[in-house]
Amino acid sequence: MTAPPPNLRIDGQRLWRSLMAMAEIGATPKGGVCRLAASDQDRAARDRFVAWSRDAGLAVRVDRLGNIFARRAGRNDALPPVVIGSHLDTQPTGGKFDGAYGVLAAFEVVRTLDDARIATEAPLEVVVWTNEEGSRFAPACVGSGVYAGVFAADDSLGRADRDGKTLGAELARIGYAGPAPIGGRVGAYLEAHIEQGPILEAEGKTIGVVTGAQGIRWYDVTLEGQAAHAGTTPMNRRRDALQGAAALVAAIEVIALESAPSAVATVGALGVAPNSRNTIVGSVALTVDLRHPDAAVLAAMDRAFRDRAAAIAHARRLELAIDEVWNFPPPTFDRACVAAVRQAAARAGFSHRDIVSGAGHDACYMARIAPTAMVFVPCADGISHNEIEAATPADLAAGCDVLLGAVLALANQSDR
Ligand code: HGY
Ligand code: MN
Ligand code: MN
Repeated sequence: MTAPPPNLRIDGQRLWRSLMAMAEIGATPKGGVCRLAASDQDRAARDRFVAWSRDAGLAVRVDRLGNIFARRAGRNDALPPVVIGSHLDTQPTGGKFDGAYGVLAAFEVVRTLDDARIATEAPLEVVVWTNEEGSRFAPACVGSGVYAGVFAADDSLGRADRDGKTLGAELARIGYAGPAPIGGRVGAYLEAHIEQGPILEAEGKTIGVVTGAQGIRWYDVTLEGQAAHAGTTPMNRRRDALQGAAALVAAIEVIALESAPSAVATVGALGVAPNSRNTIVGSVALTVDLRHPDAAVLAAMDRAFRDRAAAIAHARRLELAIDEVWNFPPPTFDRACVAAVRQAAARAGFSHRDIVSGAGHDACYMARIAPTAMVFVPCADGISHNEIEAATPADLAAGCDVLLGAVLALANQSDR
């Protein structure tokens, strides 16, 4: 097998076709996809990826967390693999590209190398991580988090969705509770992803050279007051949990604005009970997502959130419970890996800029056990986690070419 020719390029049309074929699975009416972790739609997407991988001659294994690894042998198979991939699970109203792009760009890199009959020194593994989104089973990045030793496998498999179904039972049901042991040496990890924000598009840049990501803290919050008659209960006698929740939601926005411009805060889910027009709300359950690139600022946002929640609950005679379900410190990616991405973008002639990821990714946990970097491409209006999520074939192909260049650099390092 030959050394890589300098003008080696991936097949952008084949990549686009694979993305559109994958987007048929869980397709939603407004052009998005819904493939919640370990759902039937997730199974179908996984099955399609496994079938494609086996057709391409890759050796496929699945571990206990349902992480899928499709392996391409290297000249020296004793070397730790360069692992490339992302996730296939999505938000309930997700887009075609969040996650799937990273998996299928990685797969396209392998097919391009096969077409050109190019061997790499180290083996390559295309990975599909389980439950990156954390939408059905909290927290997020569970498959990569267990692989990186951040989460315990049994605890993660015991996480339940709102219907009480556990991740472990659902993985077994869809046939992806695999036999392979979890973990293993990784020579380097690379992930291609849409930016999911507005920066690259606004600056007219094709490639984001991702240097790290912001920190994330997730909470489940309950406020308990007293359900009572909407007509007979004077305002000064009420313990209205929804009024308390409304004050807390407003306070959470203020907490982010106080640490502008980088801080963000989101209440994404909220449920009330008994949820009847003429009964004062007795209890509210809501989620909180706080983020900032600086760990100290994020810790201050955590304290402000807890203090203001307690003050609101006290003033309104409500019972407050805050359960922190995820504390994700801001990661910094490996300088040599980031440089491999930056040099691949420069060699390919694509405009590029360093960027810190606003979203969490599996790469953020893989950075704890292996040199890691990411390649971003723009998405339309920076919109993601929305069915209208869009990216151009040209940008997606450019990101895949950069991934190819970085993979060749890292998989053929002489000093491995
Ligand atoms: O929430 C995130 O940042 C990722 O999309 N799971
Ligand atoms: Mn993603
Ligand atoms: Mn996502």
